[in-house]
Amino acid sequence: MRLAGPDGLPDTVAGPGYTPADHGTGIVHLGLGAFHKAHQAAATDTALAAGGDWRICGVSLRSPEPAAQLGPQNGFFTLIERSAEGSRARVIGAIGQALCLGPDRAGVLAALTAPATRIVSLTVTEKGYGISRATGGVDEGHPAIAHDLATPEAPIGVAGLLVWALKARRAAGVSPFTVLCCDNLPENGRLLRGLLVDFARRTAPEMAGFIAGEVAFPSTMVDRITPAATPETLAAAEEMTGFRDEAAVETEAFSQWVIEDRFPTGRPAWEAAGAMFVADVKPYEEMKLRMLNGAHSMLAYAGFLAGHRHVSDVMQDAPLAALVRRHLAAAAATLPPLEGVDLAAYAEALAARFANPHLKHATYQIAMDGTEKLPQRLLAPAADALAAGQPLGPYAFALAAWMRYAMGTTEAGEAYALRDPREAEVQARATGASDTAEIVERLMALPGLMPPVLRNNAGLRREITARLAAMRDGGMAAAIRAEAAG
Ligand code: CS2
Repeated sequence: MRLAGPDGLPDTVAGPGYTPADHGTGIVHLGLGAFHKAHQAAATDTALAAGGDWRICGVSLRSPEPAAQLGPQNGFFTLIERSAEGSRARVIGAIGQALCLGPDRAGVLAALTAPATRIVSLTVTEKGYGISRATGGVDEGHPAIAHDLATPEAPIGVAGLLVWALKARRAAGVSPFTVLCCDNLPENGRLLRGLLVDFARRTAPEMAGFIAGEVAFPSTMVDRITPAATPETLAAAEEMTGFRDEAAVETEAFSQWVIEDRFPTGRPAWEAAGAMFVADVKPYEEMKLRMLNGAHSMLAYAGFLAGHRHVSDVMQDAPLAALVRRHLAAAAATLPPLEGVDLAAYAEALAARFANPHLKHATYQIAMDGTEKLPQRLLAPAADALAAGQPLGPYAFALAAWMRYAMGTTEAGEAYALRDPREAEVQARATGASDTAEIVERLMALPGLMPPVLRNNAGLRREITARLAAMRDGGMAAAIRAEAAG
């Protein structure tokens, strides 16, 4: 039987600690993917037990799948939490409504303008926003931005929808919602604010000052390793709950959320789910982006090419696991001390989380969207390392692995899709020359990717070239062994 609510669950599966129907909607969430369900929806589910009208109207901007899966289940889904010690399932009731912008446009716009909606949160991935990293404003070449600049009255993208909704609310005398970015971007609230202000300047100038002055954009650090769901996920959920669940998700037991406490119109009691409220999220964000995500990207490129399908397989490869630890230490060395946080212990905990044998997190999944991820994960810490006179080897290795990956063929000669918004451009540069130094040169010159201090650094270029040459000549496994041997 299909899951449709908390009734009939076995004793081993926890349901919501509240009566979902007794709680109204207070949040619209854009980006109804696995990460949202495992992280913010799970935390909100815990917070709802403390009270409040904070159920979520989940919206996917493009894919009809999330709404098609959750709709027939009244928004309920199974969350399987897996740690080295074992797995448990819980059924989440926080999502009251699941919509897809295309077919449910009227419903989405109504939810965004409803006075009861006090928070709009987002997980649309790094590439979903259309932010120009060079200017901090809109990227005019981004498809949704281009569409919405041309027709701001019929928006399809994040900037267009939010500016449209904030304008409609203001005209109706309704307070603005708080905008809560939950993507892995540096100072994500500030970044999203800059995007909306610039978009407003171009389409609704009277809104620019209002957004800058009256709308809250707290930054957040979000962390929970959540692989894309597979048919095995659904089978496991059915076995654990007794119900068929097309929307089941599996994740790790660990979860972290650090949030700036600026919610003028209120918020759920997320602290009940362990969320930490701070005045400035930046040091936590930098720690997580550079250590967890930086090491993730490195191990994804190197691991995928060395034949490791999952992150846990990477951690079984002793030389590559040693490079993961080396990377974590190098990234930690670029961070200022953070009160109450032991970076060495954090690095150890990350290595243990990566090694979790019960989580099937594909290296190919993490490898996607490299051009969107490298700046905050690898390039910003590399620039800081350079300025501090620290070794660049770990970054050179990670960047060489990305460049090798950008070539788009495995060592056995099989082609794969890079799955990057700049895929064609990246692959053309990676394969347009046979000389390794020239490939490195071309990829380092990719417009807007590397900060000039790195792009113009001959030492870094040499270090990357030597490593990419080793990867091309002797294969990734040998290059990993050589690198780990120092
Ligand atoms: C990963 C992240 O896919 C990726 O790029 O590095 O999704 C990572 O699993 C999460 O940020 C963990 O919180």
